Amino acid sequence: MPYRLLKYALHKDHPEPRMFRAPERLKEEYDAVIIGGGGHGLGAAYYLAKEHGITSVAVLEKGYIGGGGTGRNTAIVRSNYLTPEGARFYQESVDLFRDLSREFNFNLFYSERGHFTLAHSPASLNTQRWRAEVNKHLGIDSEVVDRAFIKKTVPEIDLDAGGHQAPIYGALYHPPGAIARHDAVAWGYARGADQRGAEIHQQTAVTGVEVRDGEVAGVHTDKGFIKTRKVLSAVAGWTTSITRMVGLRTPLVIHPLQALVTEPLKPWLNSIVVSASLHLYMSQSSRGELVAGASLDPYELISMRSTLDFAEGMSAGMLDLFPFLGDVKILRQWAGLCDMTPDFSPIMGTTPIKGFYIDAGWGTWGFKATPVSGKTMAWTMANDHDHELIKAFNLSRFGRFQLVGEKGAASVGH
Ligand code: PYC
Repeated sequence: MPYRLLKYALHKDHPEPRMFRAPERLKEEYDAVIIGGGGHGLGAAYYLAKEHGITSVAVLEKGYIGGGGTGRNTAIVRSNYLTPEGARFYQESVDLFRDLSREFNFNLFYSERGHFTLAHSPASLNTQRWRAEVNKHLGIDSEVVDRAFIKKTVPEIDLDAGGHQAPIYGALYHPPGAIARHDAVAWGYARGADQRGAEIHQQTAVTGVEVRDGEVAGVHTDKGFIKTRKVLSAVAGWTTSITRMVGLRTPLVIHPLQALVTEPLKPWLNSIVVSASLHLYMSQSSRGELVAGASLDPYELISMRSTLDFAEGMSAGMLDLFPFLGDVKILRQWAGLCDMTPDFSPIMGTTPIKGFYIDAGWGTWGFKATPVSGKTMAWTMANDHDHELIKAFNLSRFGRFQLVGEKGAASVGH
């Protein structure tokens, strides 16, 4: 029996150490307040402390950490983006992810699997060729592969999609494509931030942000008022309720995105498989579950309900590609909220309100950006101007009509 189990499970003098402290009350003042205890907010708290020595930080989470977008995605990490700004940004995130388990001394189950985007028509294959060339030009490891390569790497796949769908002609292949244990990413950042002095307050809802003469002065919560001169909003699908508090307009629209996992199976799927035509992406987690998701629900809605429609459509697509899954049971399904931008790039950085920073517009692409957004937002808050990697993502781009079009790099059509 492992010593740790004996020590913590059987001995009342040695309670199992918590991942992070649970402070009883809020202080009157902090150097910075972060709204949202997801990976992005916790990441910002971690890097503020680690890289900028700013440790008087409160992370306020109205639910539990990692219970929003961080825990409601399909944990895919990749960098095969199409704009120089996007490719640089997501590649930095992949580079940070690769080393994060060691940095945290905590296993995130980061696993490079290779990422296939299947093409079900000659036209789609041409698009994937174009994506591969743009990726290569931007220094991203990406190439077009043929049917034989796909079959050799994923022998279980039915390249003719059961005859119900158009056959697979080839794919865009991105070897660094990876998955990670998403909860662990939030816990790792939470523990690291906590160890460096930041406070994490769960079950603490923000009810208002105090702005005086165009500058942040504090935050109202359901547990009282906090004085601070720096506030970061990192709340993904709830962004519009925070920006409304400070009178900031954004072009965000909120859609639900659903996903599911099956019962655990012996390991068989070593790659991440995406089919834009079937509107699905799937991988097998380190626990053996198949994790699969679809396109956005096609209407604006702030709701995290799951639908039978989704489970049926998803199952049909999965069976077209992998008919032998017919007897496999769906274990659970869930939905998250996606704050979609018109150009499929995030909204990050400073705002017209001094001391109010935004990390939003994460649509269906937020999990993979967790480390780089934490790092660049912390830098931006510490220096009060936008980090080089996120300049292009400033909210002001919409007023300047300088969009960063990444719709072509979305995992499936939305
Ligand atoms: O951008 O890779 C992605 C993704 C996967 C699932 C949703 N978005």
